[in-house]
Amino acid sequence: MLTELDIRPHPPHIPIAMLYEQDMTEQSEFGAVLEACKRYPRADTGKKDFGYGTAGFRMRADLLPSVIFSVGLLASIRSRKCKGSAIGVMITASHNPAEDNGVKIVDPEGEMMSEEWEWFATWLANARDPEGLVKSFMQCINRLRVLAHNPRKVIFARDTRPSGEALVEALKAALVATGTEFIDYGIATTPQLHYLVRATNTLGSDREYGEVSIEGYYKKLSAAFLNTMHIEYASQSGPVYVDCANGVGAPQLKELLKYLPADKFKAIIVNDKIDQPDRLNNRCGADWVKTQQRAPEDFTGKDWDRWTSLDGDADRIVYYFCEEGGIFRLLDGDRIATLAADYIGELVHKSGLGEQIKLGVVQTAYANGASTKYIEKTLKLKVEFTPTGVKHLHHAAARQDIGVYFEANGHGTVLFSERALKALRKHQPQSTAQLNALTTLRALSEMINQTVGDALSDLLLVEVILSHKQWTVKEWLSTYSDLPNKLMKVNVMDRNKFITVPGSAERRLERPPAIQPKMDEIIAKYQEGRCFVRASGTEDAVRIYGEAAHAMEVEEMLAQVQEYVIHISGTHIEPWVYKREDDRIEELEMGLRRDPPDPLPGGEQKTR
Ligand code: 16G
Ligand code: MG
Repeated sequence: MLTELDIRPHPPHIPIAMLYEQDMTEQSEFGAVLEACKRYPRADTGKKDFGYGTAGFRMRADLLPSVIFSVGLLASIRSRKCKGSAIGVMITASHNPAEDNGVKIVDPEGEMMSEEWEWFATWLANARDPEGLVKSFMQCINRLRVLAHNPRKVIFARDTRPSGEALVEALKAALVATGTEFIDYGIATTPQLHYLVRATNTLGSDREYGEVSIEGYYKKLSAAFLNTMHIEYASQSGPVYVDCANGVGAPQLKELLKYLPADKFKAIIVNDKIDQPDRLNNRCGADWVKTQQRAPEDFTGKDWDRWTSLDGDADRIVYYFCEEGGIFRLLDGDRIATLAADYIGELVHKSGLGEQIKLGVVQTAYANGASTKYIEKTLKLKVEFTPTGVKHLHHAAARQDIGVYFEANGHGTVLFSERALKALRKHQPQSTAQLNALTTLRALSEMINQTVGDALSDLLLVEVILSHKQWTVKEWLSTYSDLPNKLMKVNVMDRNKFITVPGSAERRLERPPAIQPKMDEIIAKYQEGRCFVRASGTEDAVRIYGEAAHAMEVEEMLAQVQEYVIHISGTHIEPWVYKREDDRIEELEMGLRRDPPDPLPGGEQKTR
């Protein structure tokens, strides 16, 4: 019998309700949870706590069973809080190596779990023993003012990692113990699970999102694509090569292709070896390509061939190609954002809705300054900056009529507000040109995943836009030139000392107090110089990003900032950087870096 609870302080300051003695017999929910969780003891992580970060929990898979069990408990509570709406649980570690895994919770509209709940996820995951977990579980129900008897439903899926199957068992155990109805969607991409959550919860309403099945997802995307793709492009432009990182994107894209006739969409899948887990994200995939600034290892493209890479759970995509002489050119998230903003903005204007529907773009501090300038000066659109992490961008984009958001790492989408959708439905076109633009906009609003960045949906989007513009990758790249830039990681003892100015979207530091004035002084010496330092949200490190008009200046500027960061943080440094292939080789020779390195920012991260 539990009578007393150790209440730890917590940020949301939710009044603590009285907890009465609970029935702990096996028949009760708490009793069942107590019994079930004994099968998933917490792994010994020493003093290190588990933390629910921007990308959920992510770590070595063998540490995860107890964490997954606790996530099952929280998902059940969340569903009750949302009056029985389906909550999603995705088991994936995205672009991390095969031995890692992870888990994140998806809210009823298909968006990332509400931020205030992250604290509770962390709290539950860190319970030291079964009794502690049951106490925390009860407290969550009380603190979050959840009606324990409300209906509850969870749907889940996993990527292709071998550890996924056993982790699903831990999740199911928590769902069974809490009497939660569930559906296992097996192997799916992260965005497919987000789709399924929204489709489930909108079924029967006037906002039905689509058929509640993975087939429904393919049908929705392919129907919209076929309504708008220019058929000649597929035959003239040659195929698009898709590096699936040897992950879940491969089987799912193969399925999607069954819905897309080859004369309308020609894709050649590479890196589809999901039966060889060691190859997952290994020297291939979106993160590798973006952080290494080079093609995947088994790249076979001829000059100007159009290539793309997805990450391990297919929520990111980057494009690239080699121009004459084998020079590698990357078309990253910033490029997709500018392409989409340009094209959709133009369509809105052509449809005659320019006065009613405003388009805005959301970026993070990592966006290349040249892309921002292009959006503001050439496209004449508003850019908003948010802190790093998809949920921040997503929420900001959701406030626009049409919001285009992309992180430089290739995660992003285009959100159509209810207001914009209504205008698209109601508008009476005054000419054939208006009608065509309107029809395309309607199709795009169906084809673009509205819940989260989706590599498959973004792939179709880019192909449609290129087909309409009759562009090759060459024209796409020529829209603007990136400023030379560089990204560094500095391993500091205490990254928490580095605090950004609230509202500055991580572009300025408030603490340590002396650092920003010193950085301003350094940056002022360089033409188009920009540099910021921020603590990583996923690793014990700070990141330094810089850009300037000339590559040499970037080097000089960052060297000074780095020196100062080391000086004031008074700690060791393990610098490694990426930018161009010659940097990488030089650093390898100097013994400054390992190869491959840990993942870089602008991307989902490795074990925290
Ligand atoms: C997370 C974010 C990613 C962000 C990265 C930054 C999601 C799904 N993922 O993995 O968008 O770019 O963190 O990592 O939100 P950092 O804080 O270590 O630089
Ligand atoms: Mg991912």
